[in-house]
Amino acid sequence: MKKVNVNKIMTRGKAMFLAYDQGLEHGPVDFNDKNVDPHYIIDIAKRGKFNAVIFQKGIAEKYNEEIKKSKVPLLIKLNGKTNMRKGEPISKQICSVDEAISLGAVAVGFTIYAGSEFEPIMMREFSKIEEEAHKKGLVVVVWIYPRGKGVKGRSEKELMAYAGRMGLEIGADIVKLHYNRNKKDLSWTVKSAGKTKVVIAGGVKTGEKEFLSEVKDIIGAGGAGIAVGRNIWKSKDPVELSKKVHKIIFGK
Ligand code: FBP
Repeated sequence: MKKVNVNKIMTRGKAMFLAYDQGLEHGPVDFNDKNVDPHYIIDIAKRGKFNAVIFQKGIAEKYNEEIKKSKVPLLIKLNGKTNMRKGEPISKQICSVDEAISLGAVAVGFTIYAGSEFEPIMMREFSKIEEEAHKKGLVVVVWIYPRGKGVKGRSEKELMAYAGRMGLEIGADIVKLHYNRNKKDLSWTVKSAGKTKVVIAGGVKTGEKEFLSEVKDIIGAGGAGIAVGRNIWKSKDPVELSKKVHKIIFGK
């Protein structure tokens, strides 16, 4: 199979992605009058020089013209869930690879809850998506979030490195995972992920200083970058903050 060009959504192996699928995952609780509007996010992605913006298919379709006009590369999340259903986590496919391509995506994303009782279902769906997306030249990003019964009793360090390695073994170009805030553990995770690039998820909004120092640590530990949402679009001045993040990741 032809090798996919990750630089469709990376710059010399580094990445800054703006995630905006929280409306589905959490409901509009994270939003205010400004950031509830996808136009606001597209504008931040463009002016903040993000390598890609992450949407579910509905926003990618309804705001397609604006996304195309912004020229920010589009990553469409192919599965998703709400937080209303309780029990072991599962995220099912809601968008096909072809639909993502028709909406202009150059990359697709998929979440796997490693350790969940439903892990095999997500693995199976991912494997089909990965094969098709790669055949069609798309970059494949996997969110690996260890959750559910199977993760009990395992350390954060072990789970983070396992997530990174999983990304490599299942054929993702980029693996997105949560950082346990230990640089040494992250370097081991990056090593474990081999040629699969590691990007870090944001989590709930923290202070700007804390967030920027975390980005520094991520890059220092060999991470390829970040794929964050709330820490950017909930900030007072998302474009200014994005410029600071850009400087840390790309040196300018
Ligand atoms: P944030 O930077 O806002 O945390 O976004 C990262 C992300 O992975 C989103 O893509 C996704 O919507 C969300 O976190 C899922 O959060 P969780 O499953 O932890 O509630």
